[in-house]
Amino acid sequence: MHIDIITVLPELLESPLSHSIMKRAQDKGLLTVQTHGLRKWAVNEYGQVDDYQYGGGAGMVMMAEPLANAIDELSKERTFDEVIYLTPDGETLTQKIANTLSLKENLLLICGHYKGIDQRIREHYVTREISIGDYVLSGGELAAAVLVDAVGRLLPGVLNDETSALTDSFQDNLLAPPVYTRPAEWRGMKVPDILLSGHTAKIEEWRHEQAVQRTKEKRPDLLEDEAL
Ligand code: 6GU
Repeated sequence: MHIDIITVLPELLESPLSHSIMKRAQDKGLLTVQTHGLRKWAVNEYGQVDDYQYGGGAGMVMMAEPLANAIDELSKERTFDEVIYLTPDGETLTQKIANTLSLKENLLLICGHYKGIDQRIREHYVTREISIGDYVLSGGELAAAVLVDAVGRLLPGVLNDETSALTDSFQDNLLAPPVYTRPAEWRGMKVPDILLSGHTAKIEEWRHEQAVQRTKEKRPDLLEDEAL
C-alpha cells in the first residue's frame, strides 16, 4: 500500500510513523508513506496557502488552488482509491473502516488546519471524510498518523503473528480479554489457573467469556452494533 499525505506540517508526521510496527511495515516494503508539504504549491513567494474566510469570522481557511495543484500533481503518479480529508465533521473512524481501507492500494490523505479547507475541494476531490473522535485537534496530522497506524498494521505480513490482528479488540465487536505475563504470582495476585493449564480449547473458551463480560461492563454499545 502507498499513502500520500498533504500537510502544512510534515515534521509532525515524521516520528509517529518511524517507529515500531509502522517502521517494520515500511522496512519490509509493505507500506510506503510520503508526506508532501503543501507550501510547495503556495500561491506566492511568501508560502501562502490559506486566506480569510468569506462572510467574515475568525480563522483562516486553506485555499483551493494549492490543494488542487497538489492533488493534481500527485494524481499523475498514482490513481488514488480514496482521497481522504481528515476533519472533525467526518465519519468517526472504526475498526470496520480501517479494515476496508487496508484493502486499498493507494490512499491520499489531506490534513486540514485552521478553520479547514475550502468547501469546493471537499466537493470536487474528496471521496471520504474521516474524524478520529468527537473532540477537536489543532490539525489533521495526528489524526492522519492514527489512521495510517490503524490501517498499516492490518496489511498482510506487517504483524509478526499473523493471527494477532484478528484477536484485537473490536475485530469481532468485542474488547480483548485480560492478559498476563510472568511471574505467575505477583504481590500475592495470581494469574488465573486456566491460563497455566495448557488446555488450549478451554483457554480459548475462557478468553471469549472474559471478552464478552468485559464488553458488557465497559462497552455494552458494541454488543448492539452490527457485526464488522
Ligand atoms: Cl480528523 N481533525 C481535527 N482537526 N480534529 C479532530 C479530528 C480530525 N478528528 C477528531 N478531532
